[in-house]
Amino acid sequence: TWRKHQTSGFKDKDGFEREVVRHVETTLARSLYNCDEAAAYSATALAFRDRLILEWNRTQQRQTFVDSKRVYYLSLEFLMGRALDNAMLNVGQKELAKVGLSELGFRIEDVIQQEHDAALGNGGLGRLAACFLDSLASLNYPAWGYGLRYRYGIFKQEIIDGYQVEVPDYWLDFNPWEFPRHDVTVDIQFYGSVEKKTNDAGRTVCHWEGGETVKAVAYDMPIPGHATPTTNNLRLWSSKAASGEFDFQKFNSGDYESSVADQQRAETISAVLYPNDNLDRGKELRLKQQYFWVAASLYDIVRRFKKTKRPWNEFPEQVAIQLNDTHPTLAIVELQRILVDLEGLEWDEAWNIVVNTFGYTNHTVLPEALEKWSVPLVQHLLPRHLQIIYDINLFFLQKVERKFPGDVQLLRDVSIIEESQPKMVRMAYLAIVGSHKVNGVAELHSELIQATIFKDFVRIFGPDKFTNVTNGITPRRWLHQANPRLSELIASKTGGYGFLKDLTQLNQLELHVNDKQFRKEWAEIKYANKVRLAKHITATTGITVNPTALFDVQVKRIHEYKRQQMNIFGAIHRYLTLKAMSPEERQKQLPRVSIFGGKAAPGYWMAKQIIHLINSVGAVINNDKDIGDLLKVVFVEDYNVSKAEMIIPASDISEHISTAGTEASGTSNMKFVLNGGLIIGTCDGANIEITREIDEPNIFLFGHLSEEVEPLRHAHRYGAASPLDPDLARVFEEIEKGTFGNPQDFAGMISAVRDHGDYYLVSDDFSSYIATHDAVDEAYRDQEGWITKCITSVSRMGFFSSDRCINEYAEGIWNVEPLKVGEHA
Ligand code: 26V
Repeated sequence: TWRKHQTSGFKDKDGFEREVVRHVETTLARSLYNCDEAAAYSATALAFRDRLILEWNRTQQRQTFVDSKRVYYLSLEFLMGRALDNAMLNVGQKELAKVGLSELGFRIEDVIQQEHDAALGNGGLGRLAACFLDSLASLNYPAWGYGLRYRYGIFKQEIIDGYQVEVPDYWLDFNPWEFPRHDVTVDIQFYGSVEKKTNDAGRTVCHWEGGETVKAVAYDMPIPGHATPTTNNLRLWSSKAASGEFDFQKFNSGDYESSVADQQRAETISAVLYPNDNLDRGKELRLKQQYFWVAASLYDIVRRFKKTKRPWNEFPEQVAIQLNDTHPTLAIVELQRILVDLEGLEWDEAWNIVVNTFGYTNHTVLPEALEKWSVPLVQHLLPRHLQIIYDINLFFLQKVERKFPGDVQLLRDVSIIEESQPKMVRMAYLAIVGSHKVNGVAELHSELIQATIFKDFVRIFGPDKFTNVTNGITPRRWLHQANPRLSELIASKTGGYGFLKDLTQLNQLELHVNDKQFRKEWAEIKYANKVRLAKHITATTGITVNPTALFDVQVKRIHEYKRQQMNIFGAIHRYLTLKAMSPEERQKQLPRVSIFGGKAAPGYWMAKQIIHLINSVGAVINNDKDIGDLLKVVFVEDYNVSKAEMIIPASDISEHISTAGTEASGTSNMKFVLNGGLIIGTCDGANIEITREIDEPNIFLFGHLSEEVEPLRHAHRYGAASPLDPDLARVFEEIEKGTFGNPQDFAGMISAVRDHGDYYLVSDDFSSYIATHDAVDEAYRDQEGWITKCITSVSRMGFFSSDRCINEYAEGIWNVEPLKVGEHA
């Protein structure tokens, strides 16, 4: 029915083909006889883009006309992946395109594969932002995303001789999904100094003067909702030299080189995504990125608000701004500066507006990831902002002093300024003080932040300021797009594709759990997905894997807290166990493929060592004649969103094995279960809520609980820990014998566990991990029981849709409502 309102779809396949041919011949200036798959992709993308942009225009007009509250999602990362498949499915015209393309001589799958991923993110945090945009549009919320248009996204990973090598990801060569808005620009100021002046009313006003200016240019990407005409906007800012192509003064005075250098320095700001996740290095360029993006976005938001001619006190009724982690925290300071310095509001009135506008989401408790900026750096780059931060802190500490008189320790602990050498601005504290709501991303995580890193703020502001919104994923990309056959099978049992917009409808599947034909088709689909992945593995690594083996997958950023090292130690243990068996006994074992994927931050030495060990172990095991198909170890190169779309549907069991209390939520855990895979995991992040939804018998939990982690670490520090796990000791011995290459290469990983306090508790959890893997084997042997677990789990996953999650933000934090479409066209 929604297509009644849609005025922009292709009428039929012929209409689609005409548009493709037109784009090949005119936009691309090629003859149809000289049209390869790349050109077919470009023309198809352009044809769909034309349609989207009409809906995009209408959506913006509708939202302006209704003038209701808008949501702005500020994120330094949007891990969008490919856009074409998503666009075709969301507007409901993939079938038509498939037929049209095949008449033109192309297979739609091959055309889709031509597209380069938009990889403007590191991992979970960036992909969450992308899922949120999909839900916001699909649910008809008036919402914009704001980010940076990096010239280079996350690096491409190559594995050379078992080591990670980083290659730049230049993705903008041909990007049909972005619209440059050369007329939407903002001048952004850096450095300079602050002058105090008295205005006509006798009031002191601060002027930020001098310094340098960089231009922000807007690039817009349409975000189509699923089965709705709503097409929202993602606005990404690109940096450019402010004074045109060259500084003509310098140019004319013969200083050509320095004028080019100025230009390049300006363009450097949006050049590259920082590839660290969960590590703050305090680099000046990163702070420049943050302010550049925040200032441009706020200017845009304020400009839009001012057009409505409303009084300032209505700003929070019209605007909700969500801070994706602390990266955009300067927005709080910038809005206060705009209101006080530029718009002449009194401090308190301005501050009220600011606090009621912002919400802050925390995504990690790891201390090394909590952002701090040195006071001298902020002073130098943003002198006026530092003054405002000090004033915010002063008024906040006065409030604390009134509530808890004489508690000097408390004042020191909660101060936005850390009294270190040099002094540091604690961005999370600033974000809390400047927001009306602070949320964590899974129940355990939200409890932990309130009990640990932010506990003093709970005392000061009361518990109502803190809340939980458990993460979710979009079922459009992570079920319908990634696993079309499973989606179709589910639709056949739940009365159509309604579950894609109301994921709780999956619960109808449980009625069919004993339906023989249904179970058979279910198993066939999983097998076909495994065959597809097996082909990819063979084509890219040369390793042959047996698709009837149990596929055991761990794909995510490589980090010690995620414990890929424990997984590979477990694989070595399995190898040693198999080697010790008689050939007869060996033949009774269950074949397994251990699949890894993920990038290490370029400067994270230990993570790179883990990748090297995985590849070295694979090189030995995969070529051991005694082992054959019983165990393979594979590292899939360059894990990204489109690889995830292939890997996740092919998994039997996936690993979510972080040290309890360290993984804020995890979101791939949800994707794997939704695609009919089971998981092995610790009691951490969203694993706990997944367990509550799907029930204990359907998940393989192991390991110590989060409340046990501190005491165990304490025991390690004071020599009171249990001795090294004997199975793990045996694994270390084998590595040190040189079975997997030069043991020196892996000495750091071993000593972290054996000699340096085992911070991530690999040894403490090892026996439980191994025993649970045996339980997985046992369960998988009973194929019928396994399929029952899978179907039951999928049927109970409705809660983890990002639609549920976005509705919770809308109601509990933003106070916004969806726009009824069709009424105000
Ligand atoms: C932090 C930093 C620190 C400064 C340098 C660059 C940088 C880049 C990213 C981050 C964010 C780290 C937090 C993060 O990614 N958290 C992940 O968020 C997911 C979505 O909520 C969640 O599922 C993961 O468990 C959590 O690790």
